[in-house]
Amino acid sequence: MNRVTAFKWVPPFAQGSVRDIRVRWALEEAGIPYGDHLIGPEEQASPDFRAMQPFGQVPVYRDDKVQMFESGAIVLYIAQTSDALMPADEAGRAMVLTWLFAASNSLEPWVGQLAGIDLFHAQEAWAQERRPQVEVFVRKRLADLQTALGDRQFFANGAFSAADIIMTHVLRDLRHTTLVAEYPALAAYVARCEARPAFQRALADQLAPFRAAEARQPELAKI
Ligand SMILES: N[C@@H](CCC(=O)N[C@@H](CS)C(=O)NCC(=O)O)C(=O)O
Repeated sequence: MNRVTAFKWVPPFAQGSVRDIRVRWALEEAGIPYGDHLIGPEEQASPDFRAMQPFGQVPVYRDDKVQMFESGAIVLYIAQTSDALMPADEAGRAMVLTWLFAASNSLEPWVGQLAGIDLFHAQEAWAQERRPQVEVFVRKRLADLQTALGDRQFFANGAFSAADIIMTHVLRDLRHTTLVAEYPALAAYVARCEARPAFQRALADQLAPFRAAEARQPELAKI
């Protein structure tokens, strides 16, 4: 059985964006059945888990052929097995790689900085000083991204691909702001991707254990 390692529970700000959702979404789009293995802080720190994921993070992915960490690499691995995530022709595949890495390397570093400031350091003086400059760079990337998307529905080859899974996930990390909404074509793009039944199933499957944990321990829901 294909298996994705995910968290038993995370605080509300992270619910719906923990990175196992990238892998769940890819598996759903590809029609590959899988199960999840839910872990908490003890297993995260354990030597056995560190042997699979050196940084103690999720997701980890395993099937009958491979064991992997790094969500982008896992999504690419799954994409290589499915036309639903990557076309067969070399030029088309190259565009998927290009846009997947653009999401990870050109967007995510700036989006991640902004989210880190807002979610973890908002009250700190250094963060308040740094934030405006980071926002300028995020806006610049979003404006260029919107221009690049033009009137296409998806980034690579005009068809949904693995690149859109990573791009949507990165843009969702701005959902605590109104930034994406200020770029209407990008907002419509995110909404289009989020409306896909495969995303909705992946989201529901990530959230289900959190809801169950909160039902068992109501104090968690108050965090
Ligand atoms: N580059 C890694 C990052 C994984 C990552 O940041 N995972 C987070 C959840 S979204 C995590 O496990 N955080 C807990 C920690 O770092 O201790 C990937 O994409 O798989």
